[in-house]
Amino acid sequence: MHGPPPKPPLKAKDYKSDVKPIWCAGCGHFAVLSAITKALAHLSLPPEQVALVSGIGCSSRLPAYTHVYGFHGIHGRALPIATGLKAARDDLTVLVTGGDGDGFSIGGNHFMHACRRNLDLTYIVMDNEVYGMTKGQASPTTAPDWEQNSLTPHGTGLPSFNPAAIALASGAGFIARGFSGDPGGLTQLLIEGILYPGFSFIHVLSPCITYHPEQKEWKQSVHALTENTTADPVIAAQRVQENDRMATGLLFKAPSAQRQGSTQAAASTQQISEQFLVPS
Ligand SMILES: Cc1ncc(C[n+]2csc(CCOP(=O)(O)OP(=O)(O)O)c2C)c(N)n1
Ligand code: SF4
Ligand SMILES: [Mg+2]
Repeated sequence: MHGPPPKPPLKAKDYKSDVKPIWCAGCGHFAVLSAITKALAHLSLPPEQVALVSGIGCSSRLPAYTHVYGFHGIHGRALPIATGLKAARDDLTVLVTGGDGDGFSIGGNHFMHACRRNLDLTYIVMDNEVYGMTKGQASPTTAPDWEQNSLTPHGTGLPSFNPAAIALASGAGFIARGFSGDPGGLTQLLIEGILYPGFSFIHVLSPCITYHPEQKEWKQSVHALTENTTADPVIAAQRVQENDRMATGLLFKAPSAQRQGSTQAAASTQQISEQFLVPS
């Protein structure tokens, strides 16, 4: 008895749609799209078992460019939409994407509560410290002294939001920082984040070359974390406050057994990963 021939393994391109991105040439978000599709291919997740939910912004266009289920939602509301989806369809691997404006400004409240609810979601924020889509307004992560911006010519003067610190204080169990200029390192963080059985937050430095052209210099200032990942929130808190926010790597990972929240949701991702993970 011969069964049907085994399906060939999926490649990153199998997770991309036919829709051509309309991002500016050189936008960091291209590399994030590529890293997400590579991570999904590495995990061999069936496209029909993956959902990608976003808000509004250049970064939030990402679901249209993939070949998994997608929901291009409402500005700042990607996390509540994803929370509802995960609660109803625990069997799906749910990823959430968006920008710093979407996630930390209008969506900031949802960010904190998603960290503390600890549903098994992977939240990928492409941070360019600006509202790219609406032409360059300051966002919560904009540096206080960014004076090159014609909309805030004297800088905002406001201390910028520290996403990793807020995630930690709100109870996220997996906190990482990646860079679109290091797609290999970002892919690895995404794989680990998707496999983590609980809420994982991946902060991605992703330059907007049109409204924040100085960010082309990020290549020089981004560097790998020098310390090993910690599971101790006190040590992690000190690091995320003290470091220059350009350090990439896995900042904090709590043992999943210590995490409160949806253990059933957590178990399902574990099963998916055990079933489909291909050795690298
Ligand atoms: C309720 C609501 N308020 C405001 C807007 C306008 N708006 C669209 S995208 C955006 C900001 C996008 O910035 P960000 O999330 O950082 O994404 P980027 O474009 O930088 O990738 C804003 C304010 C909107 N669409 N809906
Ligand atoms: S405006 Fe900025 S964030 Fe938007 S596509 Fe262009 S470079 Fe990317
Ligand atoms: Mg932005």
